Amino acid sequence: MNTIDLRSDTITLPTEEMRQAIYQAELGDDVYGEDPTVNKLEQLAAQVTGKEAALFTSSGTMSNLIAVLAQTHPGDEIILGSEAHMLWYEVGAAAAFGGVLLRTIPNNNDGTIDLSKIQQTIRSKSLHFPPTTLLCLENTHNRCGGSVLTYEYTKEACELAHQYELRVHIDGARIFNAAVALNTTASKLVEPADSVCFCLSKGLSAPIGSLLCGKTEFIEKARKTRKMLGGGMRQAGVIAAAGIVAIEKGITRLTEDHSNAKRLAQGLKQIPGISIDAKRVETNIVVFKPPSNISAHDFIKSMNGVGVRFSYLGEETIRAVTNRMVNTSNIDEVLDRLTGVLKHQSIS
Ligand code: TLP
Repeated sequence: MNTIDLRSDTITLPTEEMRQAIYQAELGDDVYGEDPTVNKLEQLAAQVTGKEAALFTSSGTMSNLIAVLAQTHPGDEIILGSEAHMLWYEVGAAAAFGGVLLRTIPNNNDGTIDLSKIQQTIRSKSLHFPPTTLLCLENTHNRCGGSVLTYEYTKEACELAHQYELRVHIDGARIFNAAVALNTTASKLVEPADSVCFCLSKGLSAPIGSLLCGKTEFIEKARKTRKMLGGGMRQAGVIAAAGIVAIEKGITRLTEDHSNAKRLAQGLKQIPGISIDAKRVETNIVVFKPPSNISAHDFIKSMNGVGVRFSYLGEETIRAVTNRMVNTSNIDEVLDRLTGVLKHQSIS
């Protein structure tokens, strides 16, 4: 039986074209700034995000950490949503290495944070308070089911933050999914923000890497911070080459992942016992609940038994992420196998 892996879009393997590009990549020592392929990727990343400059990093986690380190000081407070990836899945890096306080505000289901709450949370200048210096947004929002932040929302949030002299960082690991879903460009969506990072290794299918983008001065500082973290890579063109293909060829294809996610959500909606708000599926992430008598862990285990892999989001919540390795008939197969598992469980 074939395994259908919906744990994440990070499982995507490089395309044939990426493998060719990796093989043929022109290389140099990137710590000296001499790897032409990395330089080309960084220029391309700056261009697609509409920022002055970009820095190639090993991962989204490293990009987010560098964004914090290069825009705050130890003892500062940063504001982020209660469901932010930076809070949940980055091992507390910002606090551990940046010495910043992480102040959270509840995320709405659509990934936004209420502007009035942001305003209330920004500290006034006082001898007693830590300075609030950074607001972090996430687009698309992972734990909020791949929801998208619109340009209008981002603009308002950034204007508010800037009014209080905060900078704004967007964790745009899946920003191209947002752009495709909203029928706009990534550069438009991140235009009001000071920094943005995006991942090559998710739906875009490259094997490794993320780009942090912003003003030239910020990227110069970020480059030094990356070096401090041991993230200066030498002939990194071998991985950057795949990243160039990912940006040039991978973005438009994301619509397939989105339509498969919608197909999965519609199918799940028809299955008795499954709870899902199918209307909320905007990109490639589908969040749903198994029947209340089965825990998320047990459900994942049962599905593993029939060759379908999901990931755990919470005690009662499952996440499925459509990706390039999964086609439309695989989605129908997932629905069949899931129906079989639930039937079996109700009989036994
Ligand atoms: N997310 C991974 C896991 O860590 C949960 C996934 O499978 O979705 N920002 C966002 C919004 C992300 O979803 C991720 C990865 C990252 C940052 C970190 O990227 P990497 O894994 O490259 O460090």
